[in-house]
Amino acid sequence: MIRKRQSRAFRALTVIFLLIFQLSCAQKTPSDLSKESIIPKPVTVTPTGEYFNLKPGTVIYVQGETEGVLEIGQYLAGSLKPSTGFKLEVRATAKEPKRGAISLALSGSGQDSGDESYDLIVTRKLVKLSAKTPAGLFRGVQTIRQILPAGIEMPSKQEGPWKIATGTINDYPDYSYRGAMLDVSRHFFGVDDVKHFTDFLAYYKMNVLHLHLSDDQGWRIEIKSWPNLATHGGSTQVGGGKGGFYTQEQYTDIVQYAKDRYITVVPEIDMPGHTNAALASYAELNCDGKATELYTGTDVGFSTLCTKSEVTYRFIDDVMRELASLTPGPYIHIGGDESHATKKEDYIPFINRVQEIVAAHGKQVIGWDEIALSSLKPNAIAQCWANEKNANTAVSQGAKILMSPARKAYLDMQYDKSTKLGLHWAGYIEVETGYNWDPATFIPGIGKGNIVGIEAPLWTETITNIDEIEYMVFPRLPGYAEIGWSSSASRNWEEYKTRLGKHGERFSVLGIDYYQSKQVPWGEVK
Ligand code: NGO
Repeated sequence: MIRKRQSRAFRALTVIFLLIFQLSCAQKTPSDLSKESIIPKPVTVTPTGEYFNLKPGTVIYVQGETEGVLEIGQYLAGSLKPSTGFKLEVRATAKEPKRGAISLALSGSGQDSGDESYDLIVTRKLVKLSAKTPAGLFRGVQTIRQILPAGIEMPSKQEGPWKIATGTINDYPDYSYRGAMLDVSRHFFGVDDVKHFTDFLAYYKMNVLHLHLSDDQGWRIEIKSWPNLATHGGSTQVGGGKGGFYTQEQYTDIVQYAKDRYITVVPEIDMPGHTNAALASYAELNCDGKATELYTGTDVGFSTLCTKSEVTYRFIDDVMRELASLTPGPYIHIGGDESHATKKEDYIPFINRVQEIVAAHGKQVIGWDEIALSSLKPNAIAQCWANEKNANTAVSQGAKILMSPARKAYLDMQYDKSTKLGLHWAGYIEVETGYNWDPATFIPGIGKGNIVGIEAPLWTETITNIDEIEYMVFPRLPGYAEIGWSSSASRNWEEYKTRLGKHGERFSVLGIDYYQSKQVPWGEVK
């Protein structure tokens, strides 16, 4: 896991906390798997009352053949190494060991690669993880991390012991799409920050990273056929800082990093509104043929591509071609929100035509809920953030809904009136408000069958660095991950808040600057 520099005071606090933590840890022998705080909550957990002891000689056994499985074994060994100091051997062999091993095995073959279910059996002798796909194994590995003591996430060697309670876990997600969005346009975040953010998603079994790559304030992805987009359009940000952009090579590195964690990157180019950075980079994208000035404020709804000009569609075709070639995942997000500067009679044919362009490059469209005003392709996804009527219009056209209601799921909303960062136009979102809702009953007329999943967007008008990202994301993100993974029947705020409280230790150990909500009992962290 990529780590950021911690402030001196924060580090000192962490050390004090760890001393207390180690003392309590040394006395604790886990023996009841059902008492472990796993987020998202697994489907079934059956404890058997003993423990497995991870030792320097424990072997990580992987079934040799299938692509990805060896890498998952290495990922597990890598994540256990800093704190344990163990150089666990990762062995690919056909013969499963009988004891002293963590075994990662694929069961069955030719299954749907999107299947993320896994089974975990922990006995005194073995930790046995099996899944139908590598993605399932990767999710199960996160469970193994979470049932080890929190100190397992420390960046430096700790005493241990490293015991895991025995029992069985059977687990699978409720929704197939569980994501978070990072707005890298309002403020730019470099590759390491994005990887750091991606690790958060991985730890909580999320599988989509949506990157909001363009907006009025910045264009953040190199497009070789329209180079000024990045070099000029990416040269600033909110408040007038220097901004930045990802070269295609850097972007590919992000996509691969996410892919290694079984996370799909969804790139967004927002249009026809939210396009000032592009309009400032190329005069011909403006109806009056004049390039606009770069913009560093936070207003919305004032920019539009020239929807009647053929150059605009050549531009979009070029951008989509390059973006599609950098995108192994099935989706491209076309924005479509708040196009107040575009007439409705221009907006509808524009979105229809952009859908065709995206399809011609072999990708499926996602757009903010306003795209429902156009004629949606049957495989389009409308991301519901504000307008429930749009969501119903999308469903009536056969499209699916991605749930991101701003008043529940926006990570940029303030926790309460005293929160210094963030906005509150959609309300305040304390931890309970963010957790305690059900996507399948939230909008009248839209049920589970209409919904692909949930996504929590972090808009960054007020967010400037990774510490601030962490403060807004934690502790809400685990809740969104749980809404996406665990069935609504199994979720309960009173029970969840205790489990979340125990993750406070893990946040501290991971160096995460989180909001210590008074709604959550934070265990040892005072
Ligand atoms: C809105 C708007 C964004 C803002 C965000 C701030 C959508 C889909 N468009 O959400 O441009 O950044 O609110 O909360």
